[in-house]
Amino acid sequence: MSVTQYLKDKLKRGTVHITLIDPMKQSPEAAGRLALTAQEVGSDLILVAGLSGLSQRNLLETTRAIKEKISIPLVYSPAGAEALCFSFDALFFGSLLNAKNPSYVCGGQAQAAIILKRMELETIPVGYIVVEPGIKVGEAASVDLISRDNYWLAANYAVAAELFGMGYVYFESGLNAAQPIPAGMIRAVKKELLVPLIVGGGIRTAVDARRVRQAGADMVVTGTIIENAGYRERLRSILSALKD
Ligand code: 1GP
Repeated sequence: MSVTQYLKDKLKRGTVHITLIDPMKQSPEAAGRLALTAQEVGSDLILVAGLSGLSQRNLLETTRAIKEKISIPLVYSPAGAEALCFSFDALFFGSLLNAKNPSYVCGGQAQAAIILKRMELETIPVGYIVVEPGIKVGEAASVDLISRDNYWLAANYAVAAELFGMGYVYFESGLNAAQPIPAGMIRAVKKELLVPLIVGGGIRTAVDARRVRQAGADMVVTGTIIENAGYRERLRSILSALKD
């Protein structure tokens, strides 16, 4: 089954949870263990996010170590064409819509497009939109950050992604952001959007997760919480807030 179909089926049953793993934060073996824990507590998909500086070798070893451990889909969200790997189940073929650096909008994607098509890797078109504070991704792509109270601009970007034909819209407030995307912004976006809405960044507790879900997120991404001690229990409580 394609990852697209898997997600469609999951979305019919409720909110989807994605566990984001940054290969630069731990050894490949540790990444494999984290992915297995995420699967055991009920996460639906593992997303490997390659930030700039990721080496080809680290990506390959991390992918292999995770693949050995899990049966849920493993998806890659590359930051550019510098590290690629074809053993993922699919790739988020994303465009960072409010980046001022064009290589994040379509430059990096264009470098890899023909090879991706020839390898017949499933690509899932995602429109990324970064909201304040944006943190690392905001800086790397010199993003024209959407301010946290500009719901109108956020909704316009989201609908622009939909009109471009992107299958998913991903609102990101930044890896390890102090707070998630505001609930009011999620509601404003959701009101206008037909395609599934992914929300990530700064979601650390069950309360955060429930708020984001109730505001209208279809898919919720958490990353940093798995880097700290006690992550299994924290992840479990987030999952119960999303799946109850
Ligand atoms: C996914 O970047 C996020 O969109 C992950 O953010 O590390 O803050 O969970 P956290």
